[in-house]
Amino acid sequence: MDSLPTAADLITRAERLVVLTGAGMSAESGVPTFRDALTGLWARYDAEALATPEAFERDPALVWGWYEWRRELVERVHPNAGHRAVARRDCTLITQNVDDLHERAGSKDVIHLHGSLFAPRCSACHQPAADVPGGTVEQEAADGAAIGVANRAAGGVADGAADRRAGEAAGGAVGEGGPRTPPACVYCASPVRPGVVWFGEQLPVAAFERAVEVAARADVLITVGTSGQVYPAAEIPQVTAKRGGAVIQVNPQPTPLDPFCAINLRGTAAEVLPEIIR
Ligand code: BV8
Ligand code: ZN
Repeated sequence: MDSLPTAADLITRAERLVVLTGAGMSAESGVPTFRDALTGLWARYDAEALATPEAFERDPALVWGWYEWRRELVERVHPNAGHRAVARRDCTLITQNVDDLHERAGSKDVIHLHGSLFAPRCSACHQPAADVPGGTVEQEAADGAAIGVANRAAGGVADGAADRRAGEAAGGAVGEGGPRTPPACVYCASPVRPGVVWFGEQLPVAAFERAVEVAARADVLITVGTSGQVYPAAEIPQVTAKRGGAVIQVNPQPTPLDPFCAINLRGTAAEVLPEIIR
């Protein structure tokens, strides 16, 4: 991949570096992407059909169970060499992912365009459910934090393959998942919902505005592990390119973002990022 040194040089010299990540960033940690065949119970459902307000309205237990399965999976895996490479560099990180692997790798300034698995809230009064006194969500979050700490201690694995093996082993521990009745809000008794942005829902305005603003001022933007098909997130790399910034893509496959990229590195996050972010 001859363009690796060119990319590494552009990134080293960048004064305002932005990184945009998608589900492929967490793949080598063992977290399935949207386009992977979802395993077990979820193989029968299309992620885009489950990730909607209508699906939650129609079957809250199925949707809540899917997100709890994903949250428990994330708690059992750990950041990969790609997350750790990004965390080493002073940059603004914009993620479409709802996991906390960037934060657990040490990244500080993370803009979550699509929310988080760790911020459940009431579907009616929007109160954060983590405040539920003694609620299962609070308790599990605490357990998750403990697992996260254990992972961090174990997280010293150096390369993508080891990360993937660890992720697959952890993933197996979570099993198939299944429908679960969402907890009731302690303030208004309505069902608690995942704190993510579903299809058809507006992105958090401040987060999206800040993402566009930093992308417009970036001299280099690295886009990693996103199929570039979901809007308005897919606009972010285009903003940088249109303002004369250099976009570097890391993805084993071509994507609709290819034409906006100065360099396309056909490789995976855990293999390529440690090579280009020194
Ligand atoms: C909105 C959170 C309006 C939930 C997510 C028709 C045309 C255009 C747009 C639309 C349309 N119909 C509807 C829309 C709008 C819609 C949209 O864009 N739909 C798409 C499908 C066409 N967008 C919305 O609905 C957005 N909201 O528009 O609101 C509005 C405005 C005002 C007021 C009210 C309403 C909301 C979109 C957010 C949805 N939520 N996630 C959850 O996680 O469950 S989206 C979710 O899928 C992800 O967050 C991500 O954004 C998206 C795609 O996933 P990717 O991250 O790209 O991952 P994917 O699996 O697709 O691909 C993985 C990639 O990684 C692949 O390229 C693969 O090659 C690569 N890869 C694999 N392994 C590796 C790797 N790369 C590196 N290393 C590896 N190891
Ligand atoms: Zn409520």
